[in-house]
Amino acid sequence: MLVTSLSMGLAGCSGSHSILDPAGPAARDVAWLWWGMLIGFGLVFLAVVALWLAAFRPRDRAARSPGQAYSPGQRYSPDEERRLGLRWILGGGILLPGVTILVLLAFGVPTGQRLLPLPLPGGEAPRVIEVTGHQWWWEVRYPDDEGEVITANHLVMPAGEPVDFHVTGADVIHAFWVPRLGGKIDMIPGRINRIRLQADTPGVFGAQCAEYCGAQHAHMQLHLEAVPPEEFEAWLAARRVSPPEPADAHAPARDTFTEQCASCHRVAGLSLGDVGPNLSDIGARATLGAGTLAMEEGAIARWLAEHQRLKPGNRMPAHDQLSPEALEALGAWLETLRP
Ligand code: HEC
Ligand SMILES: [Cu+2]
Repeated sequence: MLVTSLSMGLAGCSGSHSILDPAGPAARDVAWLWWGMLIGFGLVFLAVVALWLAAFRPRDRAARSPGQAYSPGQRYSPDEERRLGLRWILGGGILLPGVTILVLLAFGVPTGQRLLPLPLPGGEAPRVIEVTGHQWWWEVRYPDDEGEVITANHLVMPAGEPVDFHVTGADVIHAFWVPRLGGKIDMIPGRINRIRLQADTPGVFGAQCAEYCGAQHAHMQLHLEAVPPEEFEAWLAARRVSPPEPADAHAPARDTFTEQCASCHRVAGLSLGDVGPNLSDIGARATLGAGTLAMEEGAIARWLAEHQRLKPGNRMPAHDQLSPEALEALGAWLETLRP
């Protein structure tokens, strides 16, 4: 039993969502703070237990009779007892918490500082990635002089350099949290919050909405990938050009899309809808429905047919008016949309 619960607890210490497995400077500070607090408060706990046990130690109270406040056999006089009590209140009630909070601040303030997008020593401004939380998906924008790139639910960032994330909410409050890279930050409609994160080495990191935002909050995951800077530039460049005209076989599916889906979804060069995720590179994403389904052959058609069962209440209407064949065809065409 103990072994099972211990191993279950420890299993949380690694993996794509663990703050105890930091992969960047801000996250490392957070992890140190966590361990420091665990050790510090562990010691406080032990001290309290020791005092508690000491309080039960049998004393010589024989000489004291009921109703009598003080008897000659007692160890301290009432005056001494009052002074002792005062000492406990000053020491345990003011001094100890004061020192504890000061120590916490000494660690916590620099950690908070590291998450702030302060000017870099060289005066160079880090790259900015804008992330908007929607019920229940992530919009990701790369503002750029050469043309803005927009994707969804799949964030690619350069590894080994700081990146400033400018986050906001489109409908309700969400929170952007990449546990292995740093602390969380609220995404508040009408406001832009900023956080600086850095991934030391390339890798895939889990991110999750960290502020309850409605029924499908749990199905609001972000696939975050850090890649070498050259690879990142190539990834961006590939997305600045529209996908090519589809082969004739996919033309009917594209027409269905223009009729049924274009008002909500953008496909570069074809439609401008912005109610739902941009689908211009949907074929190259890792998941569908913000982590609801893994991307594989046939997954998009499955999403189109069953999304209200897979992610009940999500903001995309069911398309029961379309035949299963039409949905299959749409899925097959969308899978070809990859840079
Ligand atoms: C009323 C607006 C609306 C219409 C119309 C609509 N969608 Fe969506 N779609 C959405 C929203 C919102 C989401 C995000 C759902 C979620 O994950 O919570 C979505 C998600 C998707 C996804 C998954 C995207 C991803 O990154 O995970 C695909 C694929 C998709 N829609 C395709 C279509 C197709 C094809 C049609 C037309 C048959 C269509 N949609 C019609 C709003 C719409
Ligand atoms: Cu949420």
